[in-house]
Amino acid sequence: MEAAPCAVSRPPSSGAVVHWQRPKRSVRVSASASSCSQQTVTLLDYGAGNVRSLRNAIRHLGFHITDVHKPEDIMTADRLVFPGVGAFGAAMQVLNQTGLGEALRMYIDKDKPFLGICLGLQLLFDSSEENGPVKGLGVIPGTVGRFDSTQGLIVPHIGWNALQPVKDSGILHGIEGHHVYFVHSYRALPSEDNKDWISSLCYYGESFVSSVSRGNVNAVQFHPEKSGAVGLSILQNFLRQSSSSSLKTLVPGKASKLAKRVIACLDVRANDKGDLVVTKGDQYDVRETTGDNEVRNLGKPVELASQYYKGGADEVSFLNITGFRDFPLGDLPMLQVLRSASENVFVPLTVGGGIRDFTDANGRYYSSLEVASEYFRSGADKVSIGSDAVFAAEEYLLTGVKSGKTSIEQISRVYGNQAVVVSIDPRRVFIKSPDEVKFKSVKLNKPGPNGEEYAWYQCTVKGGREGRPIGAYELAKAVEQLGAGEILLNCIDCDGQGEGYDIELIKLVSDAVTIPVIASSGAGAVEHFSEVFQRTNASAALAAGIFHRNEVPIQSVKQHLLDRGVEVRMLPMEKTQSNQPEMAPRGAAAVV
Ligand code: 1PR
Repeated sequence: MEAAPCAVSRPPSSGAVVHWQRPKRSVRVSASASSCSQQTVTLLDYGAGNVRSLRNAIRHLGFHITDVHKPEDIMTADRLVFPGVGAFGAAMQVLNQTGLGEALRMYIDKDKPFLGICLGLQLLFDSSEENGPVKGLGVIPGTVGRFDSTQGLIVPHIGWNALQPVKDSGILHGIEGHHVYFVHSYRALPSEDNKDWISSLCYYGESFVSSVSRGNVNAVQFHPEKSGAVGLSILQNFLRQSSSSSLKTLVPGKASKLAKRVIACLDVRANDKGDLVVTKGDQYDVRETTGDNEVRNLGKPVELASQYYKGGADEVSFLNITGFRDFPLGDLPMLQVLRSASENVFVPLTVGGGIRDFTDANGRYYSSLEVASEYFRSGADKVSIGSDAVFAAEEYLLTGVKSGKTSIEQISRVYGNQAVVVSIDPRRVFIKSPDEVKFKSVKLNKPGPNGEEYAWYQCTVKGGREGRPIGAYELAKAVEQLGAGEILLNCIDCDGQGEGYDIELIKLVSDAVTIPVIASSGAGAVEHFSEVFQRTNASAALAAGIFHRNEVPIQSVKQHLLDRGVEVRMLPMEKTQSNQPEMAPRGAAAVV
């Protein structure tokens, strides 16, 4: 359940039907390829959704990519990267049917340079319990199992966690004390039988295998291509392994556990001139209150995304806020924004807006899965579903039946739960007593306008334009059951107010689910970030206006959190030749 191959299509109720397609994006290696084979990397992409980010990272480091089309391409590779994505069983089916699995085993047996990423690590083990047991490649002893969420552990494990190196492995050179980005629900455990392989462990409820290394064979559970400068440095260490002198050396960090994330959000829409702009609402009203009531324009999406990445954002979210009325696949500029942003932003990108089944003017039907797939192909790591999730949850609560056809189910089945975020847009409704409504309410710290002591949070659709008969608590629990991997919890009342997050709402929802909750709406000062992490179970805090208006840099938010004892990912520094630390932007891997 990592993020799945778009070429793997599975009918809702039956087993997997797998079609291996040649990757569409094959990079032509020039006539001088053999002379620059040192600069060429072979990529085993069996049609996976978000391999674009890895391609971008490899190119960013100055390497060419040649794709595997047949098993022999593996055998002739000088350096092979295997970004396994998707469900374990579906991936093994592709590998077995195409002969790629056998070629992989032989390649690894010959101790040729190999880097497996995420599922590319898990597939090396004997088997996995994911929809199984399913046999793996059998290179490393052990079984891959799911994190145990029965005692409240939040699963998927999403975010920036610390590695504990257990042996010197070339590719992890110098990353001590830094966070790297994980997103997975299954993990391999260390044992007597596989201890020779393990190069680092990571702690999340238990110690699991975060990387393995033997000879030239390496694999990592995290995503180096999404781990900012640290991840690029790891990739570069692998790509340039032959010359140890070029290994990057970072100043050791202080990472010790899963960090709380700080996310920059870009609400995007076309303005009245038709240009795609970053806008920002005031309780979801994005029009200026003076002059021509124009859509507020706070900048260009790609530029701002890149700026926030360099400034230390742990993730960047794009919300196409008029997606509910425009067909997103018709919205080519938005897809172009994603493609361009993913060329330079090496942290996770989430995109939302308009993800639903759709029939266009010519009667052509598009499933929400097709819409999401296009977003993934364009560089998104996660998609965020708003209005459609509300309708899906209402239907599920009414019938008690999972139809298998909702956007949440369709997309999570193919791309994994961790790739599906549900964005909730609730509005506070004050009540005198909890008995007034059938929805879960909270007791307020500050009474409502008429002295009401309680409130429930009514979900809305279409960017807050329509209230629905379902509460945020009920919605969150329903979408978790339908397969959402994360919740983005907005609050219309707090949006753009700069007076702090709605702690009561965030506590209500983050205590109710065991998937990560991203707190959103209302950040206006660094203290609001520490408050939300100290008083609720939120895994991440998202903000927009405070960053767009340059009120507080992301690094100041993080420094404040660190000072308050909240672990966060800090930007790494690279050691100079004189061994003095310096800030990153020198050379590709140093650019954060
Ligand atoms: O319903 O699937 O098409 O998705 C539409 C998406 O667009 C939803 O995620 C919905 O939240 C978002 N959206 C729709 N209308 C608006 C609007 O502002 N008029 N933006 C909108 C929601 C909320 C946050 C905002 C935080 C932080 N924006 O994303 O960034 O409130 O702001 P702050 O830090 O400045 O307070 P669908």
